[in-house]
Amino acid sequence: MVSEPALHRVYLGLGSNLGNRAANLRLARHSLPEKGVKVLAASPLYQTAPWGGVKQPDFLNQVLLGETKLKPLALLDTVKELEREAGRTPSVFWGPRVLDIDILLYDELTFGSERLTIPHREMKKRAFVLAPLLDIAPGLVLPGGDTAAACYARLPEQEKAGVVLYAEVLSDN
Ligand code: PH2
Ligand code: MG
Ligand code: MG
Repeated sequence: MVSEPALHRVYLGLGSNLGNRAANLRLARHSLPEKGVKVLAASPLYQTAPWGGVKQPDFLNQVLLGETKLKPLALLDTVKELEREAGRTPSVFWGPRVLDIDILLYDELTFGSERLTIPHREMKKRAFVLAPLLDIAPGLVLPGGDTAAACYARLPEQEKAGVVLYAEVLSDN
């Protein structure tokens, strides 16, 4: 008997700071299911000050919980394809982008390869990831045992102040 591929729970971090930012995030939410990632939960949108030292427009950020049969590197290929379809072109490291989709967590997996590191390397340091993540997963425990809430609590007040609620996302949009 051939067994069905397992379903995996993945948290994805979405960001946009070029063009119609909310529409770019909506395109991602709407396109993921046809690419094999069912969206189970979507956080509100946050307007966030750029992180990482590059001077650029404010971002909109959001976190999604998805369910997929795709393996990590196939999921990476899929989200990269979606970024390209949204019109993303190469930019400087940590620079402005039409759409960024980062794999934050994949089940309880810890994974490292040249192209992909899970959990996402920077997620514990980023209020623009942790605030929306906590909205949809308040009790989340990260691989290694840290909670998302504890990571958020450790961030400097100034980082947290740069992450402001922008819009609730209704389940039908
Ligand atoms: N993404 C980056 C670099 N800096 N800053 C904010 N506020 N939001 C982002 O999504 C973001 C960033 C690289 O992916
Ligand atoms: Mg990113
Ligand atoms: Mg990225």
